Amino acid sequence: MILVDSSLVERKDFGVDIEDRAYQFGDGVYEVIRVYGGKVFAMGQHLDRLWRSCAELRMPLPFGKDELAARFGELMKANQLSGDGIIYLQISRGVAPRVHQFPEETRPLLVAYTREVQRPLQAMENGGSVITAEDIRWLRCDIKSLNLLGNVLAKQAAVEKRAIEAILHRGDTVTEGSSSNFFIVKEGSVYTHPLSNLILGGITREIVVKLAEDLKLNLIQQAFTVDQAYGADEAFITSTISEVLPIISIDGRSIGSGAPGPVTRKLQRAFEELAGL
Ligand code: PSZ
Repeated sequence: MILVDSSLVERKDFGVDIEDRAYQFGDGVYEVIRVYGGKVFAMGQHLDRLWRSCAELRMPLPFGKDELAARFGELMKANQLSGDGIIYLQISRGVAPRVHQFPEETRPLLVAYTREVQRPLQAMENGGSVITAEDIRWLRCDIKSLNLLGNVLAKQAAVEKRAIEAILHRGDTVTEGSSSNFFIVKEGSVYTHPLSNLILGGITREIVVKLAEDLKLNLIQQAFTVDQAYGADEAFITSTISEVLPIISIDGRSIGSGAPGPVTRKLQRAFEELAGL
């Protein structure tokens, strides 16, 4: 089953309208929320970010956070999602005759589905390789919008080079991954790009920043260059699916010892503990 506004419907019975603005303009927002053992993880933070994305795109929502959370519960139950998985949801500005400006009479359309997704345990254990790519996205990367072409092209470039992620940079400055936030460790300090219009404020990033504080690590939210990333002692990415995933090479150059480092491991373990994994 999928959730369409307030109804659970069979997936095959939902027809996307050609004039849905998500379909024609990517005019909408989305979230990917983690489910561990049938329980939603960090729901409140995802809903807060969803509401913020909608506000930035001036898309008022006709329901509340508690209402939506309750419907996710029903959706998971209908789909018997009792293990590890995700809830994907997107909200389109709605269906209306095609004009670029906001149509006068339209209402947002929410669609959500669930899927089983295992934790990427092998990559989390061994680490992965990344490439770098110029960040060609728009200047409001803080909005979790459905427009992902810059991210799609960067990830494809990574996959073609057998890398797990593309780390994006604007000029020399590293911003984030194509679908993750990026961190480096140098001389014991942890660095990541500060929150701004140039990155998505990742929920996992937010959790890791807090964990680093709890662990008394020196975490500095400050931009760094591609060369500084090459010269890091450790590196890792964070995302809803990847959690804390060690990066052991960038553009074919080994990072540190070429194996996941101790600070990365500490944060990985702290994340697992927090999530009850
Ligand atoms: O399925 C996957 O691999 C997922 S699920 C969510 C993501 C990847 N990434 C979200 C994301 C992103 O798209 C960009 C551009 N930056 C950072 C992130 C990480 O955000 P959180 O931690 O909220 O998932």
